[in-house]
Amino acid sequence: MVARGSEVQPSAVRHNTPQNAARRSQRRGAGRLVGLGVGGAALLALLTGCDVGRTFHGFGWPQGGVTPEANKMYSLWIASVIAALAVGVFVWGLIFWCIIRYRKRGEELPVQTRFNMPMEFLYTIAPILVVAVLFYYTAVVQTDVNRVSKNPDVTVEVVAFKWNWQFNYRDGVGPDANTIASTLGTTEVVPVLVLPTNRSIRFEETSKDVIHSFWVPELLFKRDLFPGKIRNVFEVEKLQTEGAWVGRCAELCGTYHSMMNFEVRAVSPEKYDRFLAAKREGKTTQEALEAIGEPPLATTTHPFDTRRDEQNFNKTSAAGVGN
Ligand SMILES: [Cu+2]
Repeated sequence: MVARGSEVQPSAVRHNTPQNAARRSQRRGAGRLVGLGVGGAALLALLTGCDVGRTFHGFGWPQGGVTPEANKMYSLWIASVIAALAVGVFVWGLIFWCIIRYRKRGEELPVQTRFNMPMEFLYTIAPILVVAVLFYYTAVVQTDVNRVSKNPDVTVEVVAFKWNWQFNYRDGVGPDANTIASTLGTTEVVPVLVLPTNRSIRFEETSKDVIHSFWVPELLFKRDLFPGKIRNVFEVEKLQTEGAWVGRCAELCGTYHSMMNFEVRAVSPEKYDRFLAAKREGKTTQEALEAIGEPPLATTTHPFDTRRDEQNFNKTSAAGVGN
């Protein structure tokens, strides 16, 4: 028998006949195959649509995405967690198996195996394979999320300022296009960004002062808005469902950062066209929303009280100042 690698065999090795060694080797091979099979089955279960994510509450990732991009990012996360768990279970299994199988049984030194080439090879190749697969799927999803088209169906310019939003409906892409209708948020009225379902939407973002961040949790995605000439652009293939979702500023931008809320209202394409026509006729966003049978004000959030009124103004310390 040719020893695998350089097995150091102490004098008191138990039953180390060639037949036993071959049997052990077969068992090891079978164990590896079982491990790989379990990992593969877990991934296959996911890829074939088994809704593991819902069962485990998205493994911490927000659920309820409303765009194809959001759902792809969600699936990537779920698949990554399952792959990590499969590897984790395999490694934990090996650890506990070793602890029990090779616990100390006496003073006798067990077989010392070094330079086991198949094992060394596996240790090197397996992590590279895992990283390569994760990298591949991440690159695919990232490319998809960042993809922008030449002619999106709808283009909205998002302008952030301390501490509210302006949404400009544009007649084309880029800074040279014209604004055909606009919605401006105020302290009293939360701005409602009306968008159609089933149409591609391009967001072109810019800021008037500091860095803000456009975040609608249901898009499972947020993008910073920068002052100056930078236009941060992203697109969604479509909004898959009608509904209203709160949007927020996700970049600390000053005193009233936490109050920079807005609402995205997804309506049918036909309603959207009527909304835009009403806006172009000169109606306010609230009037145009009423004209298409939608609630005129935001339904998911409300204007915040800045508490800058007479009642809570510190009159005592202000006594004697002015009138
Ligand atoms: Cu902000």
